[in-house]
Amino acid sequence: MDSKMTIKKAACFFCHNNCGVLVYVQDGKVAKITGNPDHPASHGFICQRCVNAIKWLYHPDQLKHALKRIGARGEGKWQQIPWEQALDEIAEKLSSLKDKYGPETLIAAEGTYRSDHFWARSRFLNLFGNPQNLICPGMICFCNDYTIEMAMLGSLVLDDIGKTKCVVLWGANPKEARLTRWRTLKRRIDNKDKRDIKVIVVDPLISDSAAYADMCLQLRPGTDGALALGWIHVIIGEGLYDREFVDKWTYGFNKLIERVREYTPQRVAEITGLRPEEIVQSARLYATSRPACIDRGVSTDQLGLNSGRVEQARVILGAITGNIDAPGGDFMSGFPLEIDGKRLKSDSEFELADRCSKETRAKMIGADRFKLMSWGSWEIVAPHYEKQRGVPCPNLHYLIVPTPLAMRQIITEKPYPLKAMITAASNPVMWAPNTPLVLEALTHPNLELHVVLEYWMTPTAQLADYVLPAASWLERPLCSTVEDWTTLAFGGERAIKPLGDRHEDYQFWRALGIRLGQEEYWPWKDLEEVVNDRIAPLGISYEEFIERGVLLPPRQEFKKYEKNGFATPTGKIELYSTVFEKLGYDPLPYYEEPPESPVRTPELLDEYPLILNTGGRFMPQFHSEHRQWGIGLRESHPDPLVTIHPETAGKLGIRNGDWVFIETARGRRIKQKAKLTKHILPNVVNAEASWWFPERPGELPSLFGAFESNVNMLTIDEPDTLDPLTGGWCNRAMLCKVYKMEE
Ligand SMILES: Nc1nc2c(c(=O)[nH]1)N[C@H]1C(S)=C(S)[C@@H](COP(=O)(O)OP(=O)(O)OC[C@H]3O[C@@H](n4cnc5c(=O)[nH]c(N)nc54)[C@H](O)[C@@H]3O)O[C@H]1N2
Ligand SMILES: Nc1nc2c(c(=O)[nH]1)N[C@H]1C(S)=C(S)[C@@H](COP(=O)(O)OP(=O)(O)OC[C@H]3O[C@@H](n4cnc5c(=O)[nH]c(N)nc54)[C@H](O)[C@@H]3O)O[C@H]1N2
Ligand code: SF4
Ligand SMILES: [Mo]
Repeated sequence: MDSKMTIKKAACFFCHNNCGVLVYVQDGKVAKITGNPDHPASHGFICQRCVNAIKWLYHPDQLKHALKRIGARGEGKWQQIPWEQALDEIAEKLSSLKDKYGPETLIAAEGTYRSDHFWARSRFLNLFGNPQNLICPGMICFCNDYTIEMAMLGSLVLDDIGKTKCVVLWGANPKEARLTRWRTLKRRIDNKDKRDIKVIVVDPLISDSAAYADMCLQLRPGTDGALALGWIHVIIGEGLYDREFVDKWTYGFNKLIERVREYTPQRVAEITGLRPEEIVQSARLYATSRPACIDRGVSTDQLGLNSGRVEQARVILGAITGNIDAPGGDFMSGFPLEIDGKRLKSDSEFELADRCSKETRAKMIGADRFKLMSWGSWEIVAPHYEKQRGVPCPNLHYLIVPTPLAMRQIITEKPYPLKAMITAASNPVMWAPNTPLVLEALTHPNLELHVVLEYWMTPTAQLADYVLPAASWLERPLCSTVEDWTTLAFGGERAIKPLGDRHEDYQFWRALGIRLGQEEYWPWKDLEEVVNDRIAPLGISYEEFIERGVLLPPRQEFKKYEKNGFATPTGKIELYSTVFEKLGYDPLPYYEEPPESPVRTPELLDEYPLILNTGGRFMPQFHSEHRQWGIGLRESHPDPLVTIHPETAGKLGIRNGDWVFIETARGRRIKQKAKLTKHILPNVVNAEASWWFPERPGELPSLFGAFESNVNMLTIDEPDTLDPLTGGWCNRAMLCKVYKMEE
């Protein structure tokens, strides 16, 4: 006889949305998944990824046991061992490497936000005596913005798209990348009788998100900084700024006026390829539609040299138009969730930043050159943050090492050896720039220990010494503030017990910590205990939390600065950044050409006449995930696509669906399938990122086809091309050529 079906209220974690789902469980197995109609944020919505979650979970290739390498790295020879044994061995090796080379010899790698317990990594490193040597895509994925905003106004800002009168989709494609936000926007756009929102799109590719735009600015890739400075020029010049706000709440306005004088519409038009009138009109539309907000996508984080300055200029735009923390503007987010004067425990309270000594902090890789995402800047910003919010300033997503430096350091051992690496929820062979260098580093004998925590045997896992199977969102509970970026908490319960010998990443860090003498710091036996600890101060029970799905503040507070000012050294929004100044950087924004461009490197144009963008999100896949056949997701997007204008394709003899090579001045080429569309600028192509092929041979040299269509074979990572503020590299606006593959 069948046992009873139970319904678990879980939260999906196939992307950053954490939609509420109902998981029907029978005999310990997931039988059915639907959206939770009562969920206060997602209201029953789930996307194709979640619809196929059962096939994903029970896919035969999912790892269920710990693996220890027995052949050479990348040879694909493994021995199955118990998880506990793997941990004993890893702890012993790590301990001996620590004794020999110091605790800084360990480097961690992490993916984009994929669980609610990344703080456990941060806690472990602080206790281990490591200076937060972490590589992750953060500095090319919003964490750079975060540190810039923290320096300038002491808070993260997020666009308030639900209430705004004008949204600028600045290099962002919510239709493919952020589905719940797209639904909000689409509802407002589609309201034909009473449409009360203007949309401005800044993007070389006019995607479906842009079809409803009031203005589309198809700029030359990588020239966003010039456009933003041009807007500031127009807004100040035409007196369209908010005088009262500027006088009362900003610092350095007169110096800003001086700086933007040179960014006339005429000059900006020459740089961006837009018409001067377009620049003036769009600046007016943005500045006169109050409230307005800027929905920045990830593309401006991926411009190398000028990235940080684009973000600085974006914050300035919000500030001078009085949109910072105004309803419908750029909302100051991430204040701890408080209900009736009681406060949810934030991620940062788990990190133990004070355990990291001054001497240790100084050892963080690259901290002397790329200063904004290191302890030096954190120490300036943190006291203001802590005074205002009453909680520690996060280490998570603030302290990140530039990947290109770390990869070089593994190989050169300068300034000190990196002997051990722990990679959790990340596939750097796919995401990191300059894949051949990543391969060299991860197969280098200098690296004596590499542990990967994963669901699948990926190209990165294949190069490890130990691969430990991770428990997924269906096998763990959730309490997420999105790493303190929001003022709410998403909750979800564990639907089933972890399959096989799978464990949450939290359990890995805890078990490793306990083996290395950190026992007293890991009191929570499981994640349920962590969730309970976090919500305990609110006086809400676990059951109630799960039932509610999301805890929200009683009301959304705006203009929070009116109470205590901005959490910056001057108490104001620093248009002229005293934090940048103190760190030795230009305090004001400026435009600089991308490291490789028709203007900076015209000598390359004969050979590489096209501008190459990489990335470009698409449904249903999430980064390098969901490539396995049989889940129902690869089936609907089986091949890597490069978007090309039909005119350009015509000249090259390329038809829709042809396989083509894309080649850059780095002398390497990859293949993708041509997708022709008039919506892209004729001299620009966009190649999808993160492509590997689980069906190909796993061992080197194929490594699951990790080098065939992977755009990071083509990207630039020379230290001189990185954003001087953050060390972020350039994934967009490079030069390339495209040609048809012969049969
Ligand atoms: N389906 C799906 N959704 C995802 C993800 C996924 O992998 N798949 N990843 C998640 C993650 S981690 C992130 S960071 C977000 C990113 O989400 P988005 O920020 O939307 O990222 P993209 O689609 O890569 O880029 C957005 C737009 O930038 C444009 N662009 C390229 N170069 C430039 C430029 O130089 N200037 C300007 N102004 N625009 C440019 C592209 O044409 C594209 O339309 O998506 C998240 N959501
Ligand atoms: N050229 C180019 N490169 C890019 C980009 C681009 O636009 N262009 N985009 C960049 C951006 S914005 C990002 S965010 C990165 C994405 O980089 P990552 O976030 O590292 O994404 P993935 O490469 O998919 O690797 C994530 C891995 O984690 C595993 N995983 C998922 N959840 C968990 C979990 O809870 N625990 C464990 N242990 N494993 C888990 C998945 O199976 C997957 O293999 O790529 C970056 N790289
Ligand atoms: S949008 Fe899709 S993948 Fe993302 S959380 Fe919601 S259901 Fe899951
Ligand atoms: Mo990202």
